[in-house]
Amino acid sequence: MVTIEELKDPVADYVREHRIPGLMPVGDIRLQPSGLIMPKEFSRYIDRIKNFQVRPDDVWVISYPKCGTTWTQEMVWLIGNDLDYEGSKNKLLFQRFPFLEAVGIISDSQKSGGDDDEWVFNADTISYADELPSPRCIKSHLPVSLLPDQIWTVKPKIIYVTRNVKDAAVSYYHHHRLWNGYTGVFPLFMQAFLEDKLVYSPYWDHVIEYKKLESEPYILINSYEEMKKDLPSVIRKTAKFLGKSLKSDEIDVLADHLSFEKMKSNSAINGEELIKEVKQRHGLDPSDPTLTFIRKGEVDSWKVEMSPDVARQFDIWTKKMTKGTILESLYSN
Ligand code: PPS
Repeated sequence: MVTIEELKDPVADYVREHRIPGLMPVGDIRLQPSGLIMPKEFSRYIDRIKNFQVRPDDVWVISYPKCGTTWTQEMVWLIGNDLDYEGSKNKLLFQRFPFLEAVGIISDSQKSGGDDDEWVFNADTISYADELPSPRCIKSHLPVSLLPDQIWTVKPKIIYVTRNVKDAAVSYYHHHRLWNGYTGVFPLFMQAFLEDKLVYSPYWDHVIEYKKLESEPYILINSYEEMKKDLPSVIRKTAKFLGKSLKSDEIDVLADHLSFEKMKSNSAINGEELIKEVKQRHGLDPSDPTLTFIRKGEVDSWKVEMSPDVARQFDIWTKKMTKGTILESLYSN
């Protein structure tokens, strides 16, 4: 049973008040018992998501936002579709690999704004995913407790991706500047992250709840950092998990397709048309290189943007939140 409370709080209010209206909403409600922060729009879709029909041959890619979801989606789709590069080029990732709960995190005014529906922006993404032919690929950022109930009986393959929390937070800040029209300052956004007041927070509960499932045969956990360090190994491991075997030259070609430069210039993935329109309509700087979807793609880029003080706050918070959990040994020093 999910209950909903209004998110009334100075930091959440600050984020809500410092944004361009008409873009994506930020956190307005807290769901219990999970503590999940969502825009109020989401409350209308909880039951439909919980009752969503899961199929055994689905493949789900799940993460906290900005942890490498899109990168993983493209990898998984190509492995699952026998390296159909033509198919991947000719159909937007949003269509091939729908974002289940997107309908619940986009404001109603945006939906009726007549956006190009190629991006499945106006669509009811739950129905869209429901009607896709098998085998389906589905993206979600939902925490364990909000996933469809059938996930736990049908047990489709799930790939969860993690990323260094400081890099994820910095990436989420830039995401908010673009998609949510966030105009507030960086330190207060970071405070909102640390206080778990942003959409899809609480961050550590998200990661820990999936980590606890890692020994299940239908769950694979990859990390952004592993992908950056040795993408061919991650491709091999993921292919094996999906019951596919790839030759080494196929792995090399796929790793090249998934390189940051190639993904950044791939119009089936980078959202450039939609972003151009969003920037125009909402007066965002068209030449700002940080207002892109495939943005920087680096490990430890937080070191450039985060002050030592904010970085220290993240370390203290991480140690506190992971104490006594499955992740304690990683962060106890
Ligand atoms: S979202 O909006 O939650 O689905 O975002 P998500 O896809 O999870 O994360 C976006 C970040 O992933 C980076 N990215 C990549 N990095 C390296 N190589 C490749 N190919 C790649 N594709 C996407 C993207 O740039 C975002 O990270 P930042 O740090 O903002 O650059």
